[in-house]
Amino acid sequence: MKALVTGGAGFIGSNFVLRTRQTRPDWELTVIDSLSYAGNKNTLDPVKDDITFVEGNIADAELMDKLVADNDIVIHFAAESHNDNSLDNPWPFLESNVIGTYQILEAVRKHGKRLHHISTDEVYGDLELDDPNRFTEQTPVNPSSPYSSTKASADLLVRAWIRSFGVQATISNCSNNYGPRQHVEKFIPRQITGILTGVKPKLYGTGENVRDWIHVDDHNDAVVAIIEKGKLGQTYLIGADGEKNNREIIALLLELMDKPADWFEHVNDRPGHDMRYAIDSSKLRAETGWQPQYSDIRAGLANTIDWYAANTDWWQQSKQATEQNYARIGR
Ligand code: NAD
Ligand code: TDX
Repeated sequence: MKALVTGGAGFIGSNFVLRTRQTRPDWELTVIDSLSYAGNKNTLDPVKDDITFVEGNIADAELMDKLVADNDIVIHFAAESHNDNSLDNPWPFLESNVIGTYQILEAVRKHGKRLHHISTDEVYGDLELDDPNRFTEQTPVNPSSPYSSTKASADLLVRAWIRSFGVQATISNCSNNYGPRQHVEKFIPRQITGILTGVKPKLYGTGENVRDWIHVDDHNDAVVAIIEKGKLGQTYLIGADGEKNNREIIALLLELMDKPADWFEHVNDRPGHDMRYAIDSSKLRAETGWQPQYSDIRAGLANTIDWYAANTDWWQQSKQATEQNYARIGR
């Protein structure tokens, strides 16, 4: 199978490419990535001779037409992905997430190709801390931020192209990922790389906000399971029953990195900060047999800490730029 992986130089996409080379060596992979601040071509060095890399923008209709024509399936990870950036400057989120997805849909429609669209649980908005319900495939979209509203828009475009044009697509909405190769702007790597450089973890607001954590390899295995066993036209929620509040995550990191439990600081809260995400992934598990392999977040975090400690060259430069940006927006 010839697969076009969009956003393959980013966090989840690069882990997907590295892992899929091992688990599906017969797949021929082409990566397209614009190498935005979040993309790092060096991440793909271990497989650079086994894949094709194209630097380009998914919003470029001509380029997408050509690349889609040459492949059997598009596995669509590319997006602007950080909520804080979307509050600062929403436009790139509209270009990449909405227009980029539109151009991919038009190309797969024209050439009759398969699409798997990667999305987030944030499209469903947030839950109260004591809500007994979790998100399911039937939960109505209700996004809060510019980021999540552009992801919800992309999901709705995919659903419309399935229904109106018969495009052969599946959609997955996953919870918060952690693991190696995540940009240092995100919560967990920001704190790990902070602690490694002598800076206290920074907690937004009270830190009661809950995220449903999943290891990136479990997410990517679920994507492969949906591609191979999922039903066309369907949406699947991906989650690993990993609810933890941000305070609990910081406590675990401090413990694993031998720092006192109170060695963190509160910073300004994120405007519109979603309180809780929680995923019911029973449909995915029943239809594909997928199950998460990382059931112990402590072990997963310990591996992630080891990776950042061993790969300072990978993150040092972007750390500096990221913290300058956070200082400017006061978080
Ligand atoms: P990321 O920001 O680390 O990587 C995104 C990649 O896409 C980068 O390499 C970037 O250069 C590339 N890109 C952005 N705009 C592009 C464009 N117009 N053309 C070509 N390439 C472009 O993000 P991530 O965390 O790896 O997220 C990947 C996908 O997974 C996104 O669609 C995101 O919404 C989704 N998702 C992420 C999480 C999470 O916790 N990180 C959870 C659920 C879903
Ligand atoms: O320094 C911080 N301190 C802090 O308390 C940062 C960067 C974040 N936080 C909080 C905000 C959130 O409650 O941690 C939580 C996680 O924050 P992010 O890593 O920014 O993730 P989130 O906003 O939950 O979105 C993530 O999961 C869903 C990804 O960035 C999205 O791409 C994905 O769709």
